[in-house]
Amino acid sequence: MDYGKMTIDPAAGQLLGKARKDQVETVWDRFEAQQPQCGFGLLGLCCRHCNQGPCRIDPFGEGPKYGICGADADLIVARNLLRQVAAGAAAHVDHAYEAIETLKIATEENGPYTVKDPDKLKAVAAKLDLEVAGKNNLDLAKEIVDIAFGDFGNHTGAPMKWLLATAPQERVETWQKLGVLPRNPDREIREALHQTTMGMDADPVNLILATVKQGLVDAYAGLHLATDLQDILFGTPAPVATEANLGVLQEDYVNIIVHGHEPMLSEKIVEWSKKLEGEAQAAGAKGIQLAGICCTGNETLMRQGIPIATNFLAQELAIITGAVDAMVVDVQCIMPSLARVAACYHTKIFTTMPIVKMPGAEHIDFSLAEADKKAEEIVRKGVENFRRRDKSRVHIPDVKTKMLGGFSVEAIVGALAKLDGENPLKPLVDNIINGNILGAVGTVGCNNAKVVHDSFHVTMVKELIKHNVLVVTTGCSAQALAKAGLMVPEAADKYAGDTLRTVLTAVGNGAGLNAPLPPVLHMGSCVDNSRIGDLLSALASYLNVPIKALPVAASAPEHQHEKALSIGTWAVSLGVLTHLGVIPQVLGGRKVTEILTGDTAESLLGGKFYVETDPIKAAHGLIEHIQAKRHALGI
Ligand code: XCC
Ligand code: SF4
Repeated sequence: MDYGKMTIDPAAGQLLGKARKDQVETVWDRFEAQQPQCGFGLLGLCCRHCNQGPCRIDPFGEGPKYGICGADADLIVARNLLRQVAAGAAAHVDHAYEAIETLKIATEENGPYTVKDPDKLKAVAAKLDLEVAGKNNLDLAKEIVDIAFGDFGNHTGAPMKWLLATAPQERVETWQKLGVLPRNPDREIREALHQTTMGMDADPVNLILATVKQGLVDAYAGLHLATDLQDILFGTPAPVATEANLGVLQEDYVNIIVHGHEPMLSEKIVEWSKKLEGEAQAAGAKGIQLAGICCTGNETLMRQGIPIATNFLAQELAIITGAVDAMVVDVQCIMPSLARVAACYHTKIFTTMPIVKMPGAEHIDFSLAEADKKAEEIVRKGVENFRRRDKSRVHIPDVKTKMLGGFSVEAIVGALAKLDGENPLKPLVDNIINGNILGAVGTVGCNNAKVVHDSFHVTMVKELIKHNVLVVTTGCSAQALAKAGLMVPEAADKYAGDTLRTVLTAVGNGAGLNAPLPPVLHMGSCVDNSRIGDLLSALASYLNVPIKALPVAASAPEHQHEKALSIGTWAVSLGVLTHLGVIPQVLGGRKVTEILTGDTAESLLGGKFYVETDPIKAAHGLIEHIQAKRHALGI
């Protein structure tokens, strides 16, 4: 089958052929059936915020200029964007809240969770200005839980403590001047919904500032909080070798896939898969093979070395292998089609969260208090289901790549410390200053059916590293780049420019790898974009400049989720040029588009959005930006 218009991933390509043969509908078929997509929606010009609507604005200026209430194009676009970004923030904040609840359980004796990383516990406590000396871990964890919950119970006008503790001072001052410092995440999200109802804010500029505030809610009550607490609970990632792509599934093993975003259940699934190996063998399998999809996959990869099955757009194809005995999902990015696809095979989908149920799936009511019992039950059901597998319908593509993951900031600094123990960032910064490393780009975010699966991530990143730009990555972008073979030492030789390769080789050898570091560093899940933020803060503070002066950029080449917009808004708020490879639904508001992509955003925040739908042009746009920043720094 010629799959080139759908994906660049050969494993996905093979399974698209099988999907057709098995007559199973996939996301690509549904994308086709949706064409042409609504022009008003694509431009963001449709409003359904009250029951007088829906109202649509004619983008050509010939039909209606105002909705029934009088809202114009910019207002409708700005309101829609604020709702999208608030929804993205809500997803991350809800995830982080679950992490606080988990840490709370870990402060109780004999519970299902414990503090696995006391060093991180102390580091986070110190950041929060807690007295660390002489305290035991559980007491310290309790104080951290109180501060974290405190932000959600803050009924004063003071900004969120987690933000003050983790954001650079220069940024806090900038945000304060703009009046966008969030106080209490729940309150801010509620306010955004209120602000965008019928007959409320009519000023697009004010709505954009509220959008910036939601970006900060996302970053500091979502991403950063989740990463910090999950590291405390499950360990801070360290470099780990594993594999990526559907070829990691095995014919003679029970295959269990973890999919979604949170590690609280998946960490337990990892534990119980080991404990129940014997039962798998009794069922006729050689053992249990776990693999991950989306950010739950990234979490288990970073900390446990569990291989990646695939990323967002190919989640249905994993089932179409006919070899998946259980797919366990938690929250976010779980296609509602999964149970229909699974019904064509023996695969069981297990939903586990009260807010994520799916007709046709089996719901196992996961709770933190009963984490072990539930994880055991799920793994056991996966093992039982192995017996029902129809061997004649199995096709596992013989496609997988080796990869290195686990590059937390702590791990990167640790590797650099082998070169300069006193000043670990010095070797990195020296090589940025002398131009061996031109700059750095963080590629993040999703797949999107509007883009040939993985193609934008891979094409753009190859062009960047060829021009000596170091790439750090998270989310489904990281999974695309891993599958493309960009996270192995050999990728430095094969794809990196000469000077970047020299640095990667020196650091890799210095760190005892006896090989270059990969030119693309996997920094984790989408909430782990906080790690990229921390790396930028550390570099900026070492150079004594604000983040907005650094020769760096961000990119979400194939973004689909509202979360990607809220993360992008935060990146712009940090002062980072942020590329989007798929046009966001805002172009119908000319003023809004100009503010987000032009001088206004840049003068207020230091960053702005940059939309470019061609991967090579986008790479060069980012390189030009990096060169301009270098020039301004005089390097
Ligand atoms: Fe979802 Fe995080 Fe996007 Fe992938 S990258 S499609 S959000 S899994 Ni977050
Ligand atoms: Fe139409 Fe205004 Fe109602 Fe939106 S809020 S649907 S623009 S009347």
